[in-house]
Amino acid sequence: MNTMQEGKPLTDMYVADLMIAAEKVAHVQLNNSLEHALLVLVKSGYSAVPVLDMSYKLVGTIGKTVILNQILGLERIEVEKLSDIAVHEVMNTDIPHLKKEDPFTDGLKAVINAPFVCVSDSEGYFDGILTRRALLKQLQRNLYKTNNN
Ligand code: 4BW
Repeated sequence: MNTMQEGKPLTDMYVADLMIAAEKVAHVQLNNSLEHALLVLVKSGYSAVPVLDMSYKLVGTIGKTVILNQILGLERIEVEKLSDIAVHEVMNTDIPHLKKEDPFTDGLKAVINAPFVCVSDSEGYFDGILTRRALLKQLQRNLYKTNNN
């Protein structure tokens, strides 16, 4: 996030001001195996990450819980299944998304129900994510400033 945002009122802020840019976001591709996706999730430490297609368009998200549910057998965890299932078979495609030019208030609404929301352009190309943390940090800054004025 740009530190220049500190002085701005929330009504003058946009998703672009607070989002994490695509190049800093861990992601997987739709043809990756669940084994690869689980490695990315465990190594990055995130519970869920965006899924992109071969041209870097946003197509969904995938998280640890969905993957673990796929390999949960009656008696044991069937780890061998991980390499046979592709990300696109189980990813969540019903996801809200924002545009860079959307106002702060749209971002705030979006992260009430999700820890992060993907940002894409009008053609569907992935621009980054807006996280609950970035939103809350900015809210806290502005509240602090208001209370000290
Ligand atoms: O590796 C981490 N570094 C830092 N600085 N904080 C982390 C890390 N992992 C988790 N956290 C913290 C953050 O406060 O735990 C929160 C919940 O993580 P999550 O959901 O369940 O993995 C984090 O909250 P957040 O920053 O508001 O991020 C919300 C969600 O956005 C994360 C994760 O699913 C996604 N995310 C955040 N940064 C990401 C990312 N996904 C891919 N790449 C990134 N760089």
